[in-house]
Amino acid sequence: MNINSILITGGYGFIGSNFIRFLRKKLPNLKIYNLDKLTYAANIENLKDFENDKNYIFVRGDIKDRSILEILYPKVDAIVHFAAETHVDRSIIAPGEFILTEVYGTFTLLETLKKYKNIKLFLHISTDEIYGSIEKGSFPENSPLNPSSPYSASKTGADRLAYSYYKTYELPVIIARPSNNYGPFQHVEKFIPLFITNALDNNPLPLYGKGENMRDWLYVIDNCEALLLLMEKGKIGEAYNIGASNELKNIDIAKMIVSFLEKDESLIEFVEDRKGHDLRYSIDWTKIKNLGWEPKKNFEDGLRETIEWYKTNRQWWEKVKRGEFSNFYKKYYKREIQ
Ligand code: NAD
Ligand code: TDX
Repeated sequence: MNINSILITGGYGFIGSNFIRFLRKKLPNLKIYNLDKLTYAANIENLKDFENDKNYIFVRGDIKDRSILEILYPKVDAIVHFAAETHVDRSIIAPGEFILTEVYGTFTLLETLKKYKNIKLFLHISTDEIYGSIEKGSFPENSPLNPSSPYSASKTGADRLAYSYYKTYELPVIIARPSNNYGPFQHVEKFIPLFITNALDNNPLPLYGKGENMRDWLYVIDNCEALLLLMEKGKIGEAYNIGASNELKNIDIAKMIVSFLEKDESLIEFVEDRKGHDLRYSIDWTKIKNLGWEPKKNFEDGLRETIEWYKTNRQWWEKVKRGEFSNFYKKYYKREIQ
């Protein structure tokens, strides 16, 4: 597919900003539009080095605002849609914004797309959480969807809406369903960055329940490679799981983090479990493997590099912790903000 210009939604978030940087390296002449509302989860420092890039255009705006889409759509050949509310704990406390952004936001993007035949691809970023928890085995793409948090339920709505616009209106939709990403620029509300940054400051690491829950950890750059491959070789109308087969219990990751940082395991504090906490996510990613993709990063190396990144970018995360985030989670690092 010949793409000269692209619209990224949510490009100041964790995966979106890594993807923009990755695209710039792979496709130096690509014109990149980044439409981001700049919610609490965004960080404009994530793309500081793009300030003088003439082929990078940031537009502050909401995906629910059709008038902005009408200006941007005629200019681009493809869309990669990351924008979402993404933190499961927040969706349990305040689900409304998740429904609006995931469902109504994705609907607005798709509805506008009907008019613009110049756009050859709408790559929708879904998640492995839409399948729900599985005790044994792994979900292939055609498994029933059984989301269990307001976050994953609203992401399921978005995923199926995207599919329905392919099926009903023949729009060029591809759906990616990655597993848990980790790496640089991830917001400190998420498990791995929260534990690394708390441990660096000798603050407690709040492990939910017994720490037995398992996730499949995918290095963010491996995910970016998979997404680019889907742009090039994915089949319109199809959904693709992107996993890493790095399934680990939270407790084991917590122990790795304290050990790599040479801290004491007594920092790990078992706290009240997340409501409706999914025990295990596991996806079968044979379909994308058959297209020619495989994750490259070994988890231990990826975790060590991520720890190094948070160590050397203390200013980046201290600012975030002092901001709005601190009101939400202050009980976990009282000592730091006093
Ligand atoms: P993030 O929370 O770090 O960033 C989300 C970005 O979207 C922010 O920059 C925010 O400002 C923007 N945004 C939110 N609402 C918006 C709106 N209405 N209009 C425009 N911009 C808006 O998210 P992330 O972790 O980078 O996740 C990106 C995507 O990947 C999401 O769709 C998420 O569901 C999906 N995903 C994430 C993971 C993961 O482990 N992080 C795994 C699988 C799938
Ligand atoms: O303080 C914590 N303590 C803890 O034990 C936090 C924040 C998390 N956890 C546990 C809950 C999960 O079992 O760690 C695991 C990972 O938690 P999160 O980082 O919140 O990720 P998760 O809920 O698995 O969802 C993530 O992966 C899929 C992303 O946030 C989603 O956006 C993505 O779709």
